[in-house]
Amino acid sequence: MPEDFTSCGAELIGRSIRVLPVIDSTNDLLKAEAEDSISDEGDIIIAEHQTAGRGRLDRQWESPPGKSLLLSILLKPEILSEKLQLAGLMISLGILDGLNGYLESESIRLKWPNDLIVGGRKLCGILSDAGVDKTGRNFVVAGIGININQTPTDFAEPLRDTATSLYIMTGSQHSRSAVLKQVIARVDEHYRRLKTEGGYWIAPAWLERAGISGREIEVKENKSTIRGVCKGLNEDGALLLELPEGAIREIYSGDVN
Ligand code: BT5
Repeated sequence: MPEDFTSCGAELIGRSIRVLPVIDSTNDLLKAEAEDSISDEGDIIIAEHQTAGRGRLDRQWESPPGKSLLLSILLKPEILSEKLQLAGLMISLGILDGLNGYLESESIRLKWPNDLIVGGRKLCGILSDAGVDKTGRNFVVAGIGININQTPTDFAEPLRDTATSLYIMTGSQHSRSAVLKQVIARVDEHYRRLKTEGGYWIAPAWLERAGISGREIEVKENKSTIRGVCKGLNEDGALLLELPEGAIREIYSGDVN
């Protein structure tokens, strides 16, 4: 049944929400509009279905129509371009808080850079696309995919072992607009804090919910795999890895295994 997402907005995030039945990728449309300066900060585009949903590094985001939340939010935080990665971490924290009423908050783990994991499986992925608009202002389009009402067979074979949904975790169907409202309310709070106080609080808050500091981890960066002990995040949100010989490596893009 179609749901009304248009009244899910908060003070700044989602003052304008457009819902499209089908599009290639919500991120691609919002990014093009942001580059042309025809969308405003906080604008949201939601799709019921994406024909070319994207993950990071040209990977695909897959979801059958009408079962999940697929959206992009335009952010214009007044932070330096090298700190834009913090926006993705802030969004992950907001989503985690927004899902509090649905899952035990302690059961959700944040995975660098931007995944939400429940029971060892991916519930939500975030794709941050940065750009500069016509007036020279930095922006980030935060693309969010949250699995809501998928059953195990809604996931294609390779994802069945690695993905999960709210339905799979709780055994009941959920109103996607109700979840969206909660998520937007918390992302809005975090975003307004980022705008007034800067981003100093994001990496520590994120680390507390990720539980990886001091642990030995493996990171795939380009084609190589690096092992080391996680020493937290730097102030830009990059992962700090202590290599076996003692040097600290800053990782800005990659996958933690
Ligand atoms: C992400 O990339 O996790 C970012 C996903 C962002 C999707 C949203 S939907 C709205 C907006 N518009 C877009 O076009 N994209 C954004 P990454 O960390 O690269 O993970 C991608 C990998 O996750 C894939 O290679 C699959 O292994 C897995 N995957 C794909 N679909 C999934 C799903 N529905 N649930 C869980 N895992 C999935």
